[in-house]
Amino acid sequence: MCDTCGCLSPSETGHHHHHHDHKHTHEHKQIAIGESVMARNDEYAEKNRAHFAEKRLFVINLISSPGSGKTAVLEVLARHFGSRMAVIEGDIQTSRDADRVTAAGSAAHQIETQGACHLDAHSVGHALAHLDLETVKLIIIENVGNLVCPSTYDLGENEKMAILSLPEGDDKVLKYPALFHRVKTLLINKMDLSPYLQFDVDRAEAECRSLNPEVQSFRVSATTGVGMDALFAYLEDRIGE
Ligand SMILES: Nc1nc2c(ncn2[C@@H]2O[C@H](COP(=O)(O)OP(=O)(O)OP(=O)(O)O)[C@@H](O)[C@H]2O)c(=O)[nH]1
Ligand SMILES: [Mg+2]
Repeated sequence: MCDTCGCLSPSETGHHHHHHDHKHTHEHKQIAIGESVMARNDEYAEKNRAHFAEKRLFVINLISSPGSGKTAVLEVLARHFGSRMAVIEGDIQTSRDADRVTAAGSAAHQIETQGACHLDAHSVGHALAHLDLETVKLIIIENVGNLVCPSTYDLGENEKMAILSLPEGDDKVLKYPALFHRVKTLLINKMDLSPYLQFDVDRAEAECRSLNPEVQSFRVSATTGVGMDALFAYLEDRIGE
């Protein structure tokens, strides 16, 4: 069960879920289960963090709505970083995103969550074993497309990066503060569509800074490549050399 939205994975939905009137008891049980799920996740996250530090890897947890352009941005980054980058892909089903990243030049491993709306630290730990990290300096974990649940699960990453794309609207930052107050970097993607959409980029950036004064923002288009040099430079800086 997801601790944030309470959704069940397919393995859990088979359970007989009887209706009962003791709502109070039920809520207490849910909270207790939620806390232990989080505690377990945090243990695995710390293991991942130690592993990343030992291998001198810089790791980003990339979070945004479905379709905002996570994989499109990763394709651009794969063409720039090649074998210096590896990607862990999280989707409910299919390996489509991992296939796109591999075709663009970086190694990728797909996690299919089979219903879960977010990645957890345990499955990320397993995914690492599938990647050859010999030449890798940068790992980007593309989380399941969702602005809510992924933001509360620590994967052991160095930083969270969010994407907000122009067609989603410029009001989203304050509507989804759980994500936007935790991010180190914000990508405003699909800048090539600005002639057709009313999206106040200054407003979105200012609202993100109001939650999070340290946030660094990049205005980009994965399609045209606009703004990507600044993002490359930022990431080159993070991984050193
Ligand atoms: N015009 C324009 N389209 C873009 C841009 N970036 C991505 N797209 C398009 O947006 C659509 C979704 O892109 P994806 O990269 O699949 O988005 P995603 O965030 O990975 O989606 P999920 O993995 O399903 O959550 C695709 O049709 C892309 O071609 C951009 O900068 N400009
Ligand atoms: Mg994707």
